[in-house]
Amino acid sequence: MGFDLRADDALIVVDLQVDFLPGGSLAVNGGAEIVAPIEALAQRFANVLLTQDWHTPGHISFASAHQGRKVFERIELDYGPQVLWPDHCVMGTPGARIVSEPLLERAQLVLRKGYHHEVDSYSGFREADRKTHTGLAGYLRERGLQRLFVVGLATDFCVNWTALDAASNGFETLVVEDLTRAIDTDGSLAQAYAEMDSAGVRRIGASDI
Ligand code: VGL
Ligand code: ZN
Repeated sequence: MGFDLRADDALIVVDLQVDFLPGGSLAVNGGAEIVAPIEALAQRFANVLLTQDWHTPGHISFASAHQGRKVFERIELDYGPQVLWPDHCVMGTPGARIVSEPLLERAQLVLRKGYHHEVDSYSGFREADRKTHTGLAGYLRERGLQRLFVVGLATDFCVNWTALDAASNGFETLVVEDLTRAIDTDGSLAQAYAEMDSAGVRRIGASDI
């Protein structure tokens, strides 16, 4: 394929955080493998943005906040279905840290999400109530950034939701599949790929760039 990277492209690196890597509380298989290639890719982008999962202690998405519920169970909240997770990425804790100093150095924006106690936010654009916006779409528009390459963790949750919202906001959206890793609970990865495909999110490989 071969993309000519342009000044209006952005690399969005989703949730490369301690808790999502091996040893973390919500470790994603293979997550550590993608860090160095993402750092290398980021050197080629004029615009690098990071998202950071950033939850309150006892956040509503944590199984520990719901009496008698288990991790990976699905429940119904006011705003819709919610998977219950192990406690992870609690604001200000070591588990919430972004794992890459080079990426932090390169990043123009670190967008935190999931900080409202009663609402989860997989997406970097819009919280799980589907009403509360993070400001990312406005940021991208004001900066004239139009084409978004999305990488990071996890393919089937935060990468997927971020990419779907990017597309629905009118951005040309590409997910660099081999620079993501999935949680894959209960068919979530296959579903994520189907959703990306029907939303017009392109799936590419790092070697295509
Ligand atoms: C994520 C589950 C819960 C993710 C965040 O980054 O994909 N997944 N919080
Ligand atoms: Zn989370």
